[in-house]
Amino acid sequence: MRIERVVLREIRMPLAMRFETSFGTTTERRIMLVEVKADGVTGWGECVADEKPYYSPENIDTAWTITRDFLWPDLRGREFGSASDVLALLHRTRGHNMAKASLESAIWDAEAKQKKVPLWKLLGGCREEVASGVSIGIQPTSEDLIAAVEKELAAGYQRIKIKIKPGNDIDRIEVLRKRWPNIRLMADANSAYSLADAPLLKKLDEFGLMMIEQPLGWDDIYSHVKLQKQLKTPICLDECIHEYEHAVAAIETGACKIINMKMGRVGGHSQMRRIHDLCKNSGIPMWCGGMLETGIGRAHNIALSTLENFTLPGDVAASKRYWAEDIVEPEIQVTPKGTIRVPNGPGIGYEPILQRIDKVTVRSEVLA
Ligand code: OSB
Ligand code: MG
Repeated sequence: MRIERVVLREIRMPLAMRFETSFGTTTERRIMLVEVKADGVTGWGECVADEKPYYSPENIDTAWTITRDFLWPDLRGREFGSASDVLALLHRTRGHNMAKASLESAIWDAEAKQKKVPLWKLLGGCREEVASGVSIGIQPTSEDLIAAVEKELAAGYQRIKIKIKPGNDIDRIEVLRKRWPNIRLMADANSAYSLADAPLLKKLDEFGLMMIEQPLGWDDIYSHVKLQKQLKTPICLDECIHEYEHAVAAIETGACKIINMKMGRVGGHSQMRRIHDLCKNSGIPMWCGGMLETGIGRAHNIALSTLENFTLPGDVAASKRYWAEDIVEPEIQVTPKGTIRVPNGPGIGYEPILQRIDKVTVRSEVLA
């Protein structure tokens, strides 16, 4: 393969819901889309870096300049065998995994389209339907939270994740458990606590949560080892696992019992697969996280969720939870039993709607 040119676009889209986490509130997203032209086909990727560097050190603007000034120059004119070779070509640039992933995943889509196979099959997936859960932002009151959970359960979602932060945690979970003693329930702290909060976090053990996601420092695996020793509730790491070696360290030290996979966080589909295989061989269940993606990023998430070890419902929900109008067709839909049927068209299997993308584009740049 050889990439002829890359188009970067920044789109702006209002979120259909207000989404509050321990690190801030999102009402509108600025998103970098990556379009690659290779050997007569077009591949699409989406950068999950946010406008603010609060989830991880990258943001949309670093992703844009790193892609243009460092990643693209290392790919330009290069002949390579397949998308699985791309990350190695970008090795001189340290970190910037979200930028790398958006380019690399677009090339995976292009390769699948060239071979006329669905991306999920090219990745080695084995499932025609993936289980869908929701991530519910911090709500102003317990009543608001109950109403939000009620709505998502009625829509069929298989598990409920709520965001928590200090002062907005145990009480909220207790309220939900009283109301729904048996639903699959979990909480995501996005690094809002420290080890000094262990006594408080231990109270979570009463509520039979599936897991607590990323309670401690975003880059601090070792403190999670100490915390997991004190908790019955399984810890799931998200932010901490941004390299393959972090997954090795977390598993070998017992920092977590479950891993959340975000392809953007780890630098693309190839790294996603390496970590997937490691977790599978180590008995660590996984699920696919979300980053409030448009249909393009979500389509990649659906494809990767078909791999064997994604045994838990992911944060891969329907388009309409996020957007008044998504930018792909068909829009992503969830069945009444909380699943997404995996598309069988070539590549990501959902078609970007160029007209709609043009309407929300605020800047673009062609790299050739
Ligand atoms: O920690 O999983 C997270 C959204 C933005 C940043 C971080 C996270 C999230 C979510 C939303 O939980 C998941 C979704 O896309 O529905
Ligand atoms: Mg998370």
